[in-house]
Amino acid sequence: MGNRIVTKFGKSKSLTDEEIVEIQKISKLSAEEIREEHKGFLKLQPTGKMTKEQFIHMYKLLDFDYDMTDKVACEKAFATFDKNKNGTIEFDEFLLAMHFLRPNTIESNVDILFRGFDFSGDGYLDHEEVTAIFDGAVALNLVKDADPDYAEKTASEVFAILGLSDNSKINKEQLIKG
Ligand SMILES: [Ca+2]
Ligand SMILES: [Ca+2]
Repeated sequence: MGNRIVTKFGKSKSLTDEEIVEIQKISKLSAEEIREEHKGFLKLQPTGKMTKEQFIHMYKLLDFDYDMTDKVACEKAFATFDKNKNGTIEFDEFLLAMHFLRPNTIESNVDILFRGFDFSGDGYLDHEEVTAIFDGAVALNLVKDADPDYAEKTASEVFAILGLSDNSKINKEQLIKG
């Protein structure tokens, strides 16, 4: 399962080659860049874990277009990136959060979405996983004034645009075209 990989991060001070390969899949960084980012992360977080308060503080520092006075939105943003739900942000979750917000090409964004949100790890995005992507966008205030059912509705729209029913799955090529 997707969580198998995530949970082992943060247990040791240095990255194994295997961990670097996994991070390359979600980040498109070179091994050298990953080691550098990891060094920086450990400087900030010697324990290899970032608490919720630190995560929210970091968002403030980076000054994303994000309403930090909205406590509910903060909680949601944190929950979105705490993929293994252990209450802290580990290095791989941190990188995903950073890359989700950095401007990038469509193709690499799609790649990151796939690596980050294919929770079942089957190489396809199902309706639930696509909903989670839009939940993340709402949580990060990338979508203004979203309805409570925005994520689910938008996910259904994406499936409809691609000519798929809600209970089918999207592969990467379809998403890039869409
Ligand atoms: Ca975590
Ligand atoms: Ca999947």
